Amino acid sequence: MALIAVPANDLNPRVMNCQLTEDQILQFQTQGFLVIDDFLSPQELEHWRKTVMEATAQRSGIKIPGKDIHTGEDDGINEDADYFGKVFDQLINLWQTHAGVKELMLDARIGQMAARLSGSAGIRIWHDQALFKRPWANPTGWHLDAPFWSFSDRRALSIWVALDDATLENGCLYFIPGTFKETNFNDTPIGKNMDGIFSQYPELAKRPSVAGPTKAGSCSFHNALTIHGAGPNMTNGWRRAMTCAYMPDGSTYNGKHNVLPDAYLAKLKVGDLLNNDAQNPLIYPLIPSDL
Ligand SMILES: O=C(O)CCC(=O)C(=O)O
Ligand SMILES: [Fe+2]
Repeated sequence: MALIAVPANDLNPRVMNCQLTEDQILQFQTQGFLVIDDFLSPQELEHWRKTVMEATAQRSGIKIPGKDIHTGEDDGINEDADYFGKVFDQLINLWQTHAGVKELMLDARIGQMAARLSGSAGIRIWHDQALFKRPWANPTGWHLDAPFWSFSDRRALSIWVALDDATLENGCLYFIPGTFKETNFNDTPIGKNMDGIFSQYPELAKRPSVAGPTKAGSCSFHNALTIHGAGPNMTNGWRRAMTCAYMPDGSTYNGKHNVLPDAYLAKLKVGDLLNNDAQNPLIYPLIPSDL
């Protein structure tokens, strides 16, 4: 009987491009970021879009579970709610409030990619984050992620999955290659001025930046100490992304509150292991059965 060739994606519509080449790992480890084309199949992309949109709609503006903060309000992280409300719509830890997003975010294949890129044995979710630039949104100023977080580990990183084509016109990410080797955990707020970060790192102000346009379904990873930002949305369409930040297993509490729920913070002491699976699930090498 003749076999009919069927494209892999039709046989199994949920095939993620999660293989990393040695060259990609080397690029991440020297530049501090990596764009991966066609990360999701078209069917997966449709599923991610539908799931993330449902999860954001359900949240009724609650920005972070366990915290009394709504979108558009000052969250104590960014200094001007009116300006930052127009940088992006930001909803954090959707995995905690939506089973479909939880399934997407706790995917051990993505955990393995994060482990290989960062050189960590185990990977926990720090937080996920839907980041939607509306039509005409403000730019995302150059910044670092790691100084905001409740642990300090130079290997921490994020994935950023484009749900729409992210272009030079609508606010794709930009990176300053190699900077993760020279930056640190000192607080650097995301200001309105694009060049704000360079008052802390004047020696990096002359470094060239690189744009990371990312097609819908493609993704990028960046080290949390890489200087990165995004342009404004100069178009009448949306630039939607689903992201997740990762913490190497074994990280400890550094005293910064960030997204940790108030009830958890009340019990935490500086130096405690951040190994609470209900808050920071281990997604690689294994997923605890009680989640
Ligand atoms: O999507 C953006 O505009 C910024 C994303 C970002 O800073 C991040 O994922 O760390
Ligand atoms: Fe960031």
